[in-house]
Amino acid sequence: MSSNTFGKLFAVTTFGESHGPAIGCVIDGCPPGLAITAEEFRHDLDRRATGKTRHTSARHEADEVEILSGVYEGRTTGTPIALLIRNTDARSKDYANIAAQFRPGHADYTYWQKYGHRDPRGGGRSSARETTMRVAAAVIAKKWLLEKFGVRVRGYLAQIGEIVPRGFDAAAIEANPFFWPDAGQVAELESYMDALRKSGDSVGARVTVVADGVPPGWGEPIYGKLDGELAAAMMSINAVKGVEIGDGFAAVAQRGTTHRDEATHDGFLSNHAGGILGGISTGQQVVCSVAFKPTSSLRLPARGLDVEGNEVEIVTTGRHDPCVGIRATPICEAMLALVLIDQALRHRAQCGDVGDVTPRIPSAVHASKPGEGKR
Ligand code: EPS
Repeated sequence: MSSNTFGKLFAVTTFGESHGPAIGCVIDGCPPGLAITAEEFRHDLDRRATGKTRHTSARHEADEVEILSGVYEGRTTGTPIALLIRNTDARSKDYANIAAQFRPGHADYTYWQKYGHRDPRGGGRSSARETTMRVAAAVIAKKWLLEKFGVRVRGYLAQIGEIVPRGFDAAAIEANPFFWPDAGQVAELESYMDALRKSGDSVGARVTVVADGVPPGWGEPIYGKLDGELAAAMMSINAVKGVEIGDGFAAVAQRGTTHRDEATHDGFLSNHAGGILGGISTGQQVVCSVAFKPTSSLRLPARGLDVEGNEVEIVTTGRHDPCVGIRATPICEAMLALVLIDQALRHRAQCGDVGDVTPRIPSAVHASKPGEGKR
């Protein structure tokens, strides 16, 4: 296994390189009967795409999905769904000068050490272009989760550099290019990003994603824990360096009397656990936060090595995102949805007959803002 496949029952295999003729995926195990058309991919693919604002890479890809198999008369057949997107705006000459060099902080070096041969154009397989197919596959996952269980997945940008949202308005998130939950700060972010782009440097970011409506019981202890699989899923996204579930690392400084989520007839009183206990969903909002490192492809010169071991000055030209986190909200949503559909199908397979053995504890302290209700 070379680990290009994600999921056990809803298994997504992606393929392709950033500057190859096309990228694509095969989804094996999708339940039959789900209505889906090529147009339905448009919204989420546009949310993720480059070239939509001056704050992201200027590469203009059409990102037109072709459905090659697994859908007949507009509905999934249960057979493998193959999706293809042709690359239409690769500019490989941008990479000619660094084809035999290792960008500091980039996977150039590790891919070379591992395989001894690589496609350097646009980062090849290590490019974030690959995340397009995760978002495409998750369009199907999101739709099934919503129709079948009322599960809704959403996310927002929770930090850029040192800037954090001052307020939270769910309606603001989709109305600005940053997925930022406070409309009052968008002008500040615009100037921050303009200055950053001018300087040639990059910055990190934090994305928070949540799922509402997940019933209790999804997740398989011990090695298939819902939080374990979420962590692996988020870590598989380019540039991710940290994942938190619920309070995450803040739990280190908490007391048990604070962290435990007490329950009454009215429901849970808090959600420090991020909706997961023992690797299994509690029925509360599932909350996951993801840290992105600053982009490593910079036009500012850096010291590095070439494939022969010579010290060289490395300058990366081309079209790069000064903050990869800006486009990452739909990608993190996609990975959350892919983990959830896979766990839902696995839960149904093994425990579908268990039913409601005890009254569900409502998510009483809810949460227009993900993670809210912490007392
Ligand atoms: C990327 C580098 C840039 C981005 C690309 C991700 O590629 P290029 O130099 O070919 O323009 O544009 O993002 C996409 C094309 C995409 O669809 O996300 C990288 O190094 O990860």
